[in-house]
Amino acid sequence: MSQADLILIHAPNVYDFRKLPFLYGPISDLVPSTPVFEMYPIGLASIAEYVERFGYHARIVNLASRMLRDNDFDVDKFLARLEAPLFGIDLHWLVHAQGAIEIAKRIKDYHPNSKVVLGGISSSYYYREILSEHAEIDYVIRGDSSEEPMKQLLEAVKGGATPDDIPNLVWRDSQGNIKENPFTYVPDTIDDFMHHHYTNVVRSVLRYLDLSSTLPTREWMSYPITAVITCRGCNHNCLTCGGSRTAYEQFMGRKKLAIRSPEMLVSDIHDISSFTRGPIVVLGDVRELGAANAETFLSQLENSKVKNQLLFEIFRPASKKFFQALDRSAPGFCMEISPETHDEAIRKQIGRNYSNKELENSIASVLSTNCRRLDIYFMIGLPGQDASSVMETIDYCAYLIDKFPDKRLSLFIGPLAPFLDPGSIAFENPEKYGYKLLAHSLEEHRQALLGPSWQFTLNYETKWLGRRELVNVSYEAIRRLTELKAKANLVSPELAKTQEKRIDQALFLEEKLAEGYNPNDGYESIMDLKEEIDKFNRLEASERQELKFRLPFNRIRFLNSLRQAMRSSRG
Ligand code: B12
Ligand code: SF4
Repeated sequence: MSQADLILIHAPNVYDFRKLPFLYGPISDLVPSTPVFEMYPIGLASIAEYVERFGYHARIVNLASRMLRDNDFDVDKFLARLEAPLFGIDLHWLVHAQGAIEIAKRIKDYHPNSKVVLGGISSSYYYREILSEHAEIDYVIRGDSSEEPMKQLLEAVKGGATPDDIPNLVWRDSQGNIKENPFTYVPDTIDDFMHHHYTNVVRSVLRYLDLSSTLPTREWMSYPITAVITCRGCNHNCLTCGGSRTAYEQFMGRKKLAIRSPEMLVSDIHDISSFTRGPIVVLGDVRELGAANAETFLSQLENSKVKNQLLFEIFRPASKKFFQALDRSAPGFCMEISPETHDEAIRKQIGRNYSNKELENSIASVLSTNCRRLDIYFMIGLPGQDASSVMETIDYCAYLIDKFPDKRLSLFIGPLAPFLDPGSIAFENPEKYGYKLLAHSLEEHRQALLGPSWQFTLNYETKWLGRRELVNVSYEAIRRLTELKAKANLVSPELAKTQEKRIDQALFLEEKLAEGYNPNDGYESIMDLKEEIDKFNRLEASERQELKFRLPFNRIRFLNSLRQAMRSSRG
């Protein structure tokens, strides 16, 4: 087995979630992860692939997924056995604030001579606090393009050089002073990265004889969903998004969207289809690539004849012509759009300025094609949104179901949770938009994550909905929407029944926790609820089933993957 130069670790949201009484709410029901957020950032794969081009060996270890898959998996024993001069941990999503830092501490304990580097959006935001409060962390690489700085850092660490010249790096000198190198590396073009990064992950499975640590999610072998990233940054300014244009400008150093070329996107899709028949999500509205690029992408996709289920998202309504083009390029495509609310004024305020009429025209257009499914997402926790506004959104869902009696229409609602994103316009100006922040610093978020349910973890409340109300209204809205879907035969009676049971149980347990939990006493007063909570956590939300596609039997192309891995491991 090869010795790694760099080990990239993805931590669970909280260490050790397996031992603590956590009631999982609907905070990750609409993404492929569990509430432990075991999916690692795609960037780990692109960093690994990039440094390998320069002769280094990199290994990805999804600790979160290993812990989820095996209750007896011994984290300490596993970490102690790893060896590398440099360990990277993603603190990209803030939901990992507790877990990422705890894992960094353990790594430093077991490997005092190795260095630890953090990166990702949340590290870029909290880099000062990370370095001043956490001696176990040696470096932070800021920004959305860490491949080149990481390669330079590996060179420095392995060569024992001082890293003064590495762009975007924040580090501690021998006197313990924090040094911020200039944040100058923000490439406009990103086609240099993400070259066959997925097949490189497949290759590393063979190199380290460790499939388990590389899987992106707990269920990946049975539901191998993957994603293709179209860009870095964003042109839009959604109020609550920490990846908006303004947030990128202020905290990620990016002034301009960097797009990937159509050729690279098709090459990714090709690579993925060589090892799996699972669904592929194309992340980002392809129209953001510019009309000419979007057209080239779609025509190349059409020629590629890839058979995987493709899923596209649009940030705003689109024309019938656009959907017809998708239909030609990706027959049986799936589409998603997030109007977030029925209320046009609120929608405008959160940065999505389109009317219900435009939305409905788009729905009609998508459904006039051979699309396989259209997912529409609504959100709870928006400015100006009170409990009755949330229920009016559900009424609007009833109206849509009535207007478009089509089984391909899937409607979802969920809370903005657990965090209002740091760096978002709303987080930076909470009062202006009617938000009250309940956590500001990284440490406050780390503590919030230790709350036994999302009613304690939410980092905000609004002028219109307090924290408990947000929780109760969310469950009520999900309950009503499920009832509507069941009535229209959009979900099966069995799924609806489980959902109903799940919500009743959640409300009961939330109440018990509200009465019994006192952060100052630790978990002692609620430990007797753990068994019941664990039982509840095993009930699957109906949304997770609704979002899954039925897949072919040979969803993983084992032989192809092996062939590919053998071929590339010779290189
Ligand atoms: C794509 C995306 C997703 C995909 C992720 C696919 C994947 N596996 O990466 C999906 C849809 C699954 C997703 C889910 C979620 N997302 Co999201 N997502 C995005 C989005 C739109 C683009 C990010 C992106 O892919 N960038 C490009 C790729 C190549 O870069 P990357 O993976 O980020 O990696 C680069 C850098 O971040 C950095 N880096 C990353 N890790 C590391 C580690 C080290 C050691 C170093 C040095 C560097 C480094 O270097 C990498 C390469 O150069 C952003 C919005 C935006 N405009 O940025 C939101 C965003 C990142 N997501 C966000 C959130 C909140 C979530 C969820 C928590 C939502 C939820 N409650 O379910 C979940 C978490 C899922 C999980 N972990 O299980 C917030 C994060 C805010 C914050 N500070 O926490 C953002 C900013 C906006 C938003 N609200 O959607 N998301
Ligand atoms: S939520 Fe809005 S601002 Fe954030 S990435 Fe999506 S389109 Fe861009």
